[in-house]
Amino acid sequence: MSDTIAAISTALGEAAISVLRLSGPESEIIAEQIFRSARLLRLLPSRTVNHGRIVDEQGCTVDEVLLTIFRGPASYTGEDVIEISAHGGILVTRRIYELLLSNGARAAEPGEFTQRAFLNGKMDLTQAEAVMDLIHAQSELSLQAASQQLEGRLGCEADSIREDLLQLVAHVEAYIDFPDEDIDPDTGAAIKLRMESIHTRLRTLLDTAEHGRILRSGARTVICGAPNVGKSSLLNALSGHDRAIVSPHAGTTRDTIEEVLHIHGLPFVLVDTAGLRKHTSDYIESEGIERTRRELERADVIIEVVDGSVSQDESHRVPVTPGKRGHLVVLNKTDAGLHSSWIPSTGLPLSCQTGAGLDQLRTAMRDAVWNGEGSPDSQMVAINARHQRCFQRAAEAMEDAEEAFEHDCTPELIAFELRDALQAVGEVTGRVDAEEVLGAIFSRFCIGK
Ligand SMILES: Nc1nc2c(ncn2[C@@H]2O[C@H](COP(=O)(O)OP(=O)(O)OP(=O)(O)O)[C@@H](O)[C@H]2O)c(=O)[nH]1
Ligand SMILES: [Mg+2]
Repeated sequence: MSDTIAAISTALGEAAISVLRLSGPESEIIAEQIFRSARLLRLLPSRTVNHGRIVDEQGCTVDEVLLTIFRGPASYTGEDVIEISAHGGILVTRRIYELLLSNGARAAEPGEFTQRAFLNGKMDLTQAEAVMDLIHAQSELSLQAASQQLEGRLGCEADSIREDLLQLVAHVEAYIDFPDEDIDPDTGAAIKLRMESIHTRLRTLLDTAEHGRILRSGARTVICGAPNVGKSSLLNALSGHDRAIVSPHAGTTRDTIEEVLHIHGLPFVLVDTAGLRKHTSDYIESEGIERTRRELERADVIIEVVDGSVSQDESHRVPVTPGKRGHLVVLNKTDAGLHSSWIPSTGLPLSCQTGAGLDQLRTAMRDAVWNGEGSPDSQMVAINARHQRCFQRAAEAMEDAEEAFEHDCTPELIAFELRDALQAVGEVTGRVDAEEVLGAIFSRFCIGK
């Protein structure tokens, strides 16, 4: 981290302003070469915005800019940081960037600013990941979860579990150092309770993994049913535009069609499929049906559409196994009347033509994946796949430790398992070093962040 990095931090395009960033020990020296203002840069106070000009090698003005100095450690990365707000033209921004590089800065790697912030103790790993989630958030609840993780909610919980584990390890290891002392029953019971409590806390965090996955990737919601019942019409009605072809011919949709949309603040990946029927001689249709089946296997929610305007027998239902998080039955075409054979069925009456029942369906979709949790004032934690792997390892180690304890194994063995759990929990926030983990996380960032 001895070098100074530079990046264009805003998306390159025509805009009101663009922002370039420098971070590292040479930030001021590099900026001083190309920045002209009423006062010398080194005399400008930290955390102030200063008006001036960027000049090229010949002293010609490239742009009029605002420059902000954040002297370390009171900066995003913890190092000396300089931010230049220039006019947002592609050419002018590139020109300033080139000047930064030709004056000694190195082009930053993706996520390198945030990586430095982490390495300088400005944030833990979960917070660094939250920066990325925040930038990518597409729905209200995803954004909320990301900002709460950025505040350190998950990091605090992981650190607190780690602290408990540390004390527990210390306690158990005390018995290793004094082998003549047996663990007396009172202490034994207390240790057991503490192990169980840590295990429960790990399980509680692990339970949020499903929500985390849905917030980050969307709930995969597959619309299925017999041909011609209005599946594509439903996709179009929910997404609000003519995404899929609708026609009175059975077998219109041959391939799967995806559309991302947000319902009650949650991301959904809606998948329209080829109508399911038992016998078809058409090769393309049977391939479509095969794809439908594959989609059904990986669905979070399944929306089964039937034609509610005809009898149950005529609108033959296709047997589907429920999705991981629910199975909703929609009785479509109720504008043409709901056939008496459907009452009292559990399906949701709806009409893609008039839009009746769509709101109820949206609520049912939300409830299927969220069960009303995650209201704005609730404490929301939703772990990602990396956290899940770490906590899973920790939980397994705790199980082994508890078992070792039950079977009166040596304190060494118990301590060994506890240390394993400690290592895994430490990896969540980056308290223990794991080079390959850092590489994997920060390479997913955008440049300049
Ligand atoms: N009356 C009425 N007709 C509808 C409704 N929804 C869809 N339809 C009609 O039903 C026919 C089939 O609609 P699609 O959306 O193409 O049905 P699909 O299930 O996607 O059909 P396939 O792709 O062939 O499996 C079209 O003629 C639609 O206009 C509705 O709510 N009411
Ligand atoms: Mg269709």
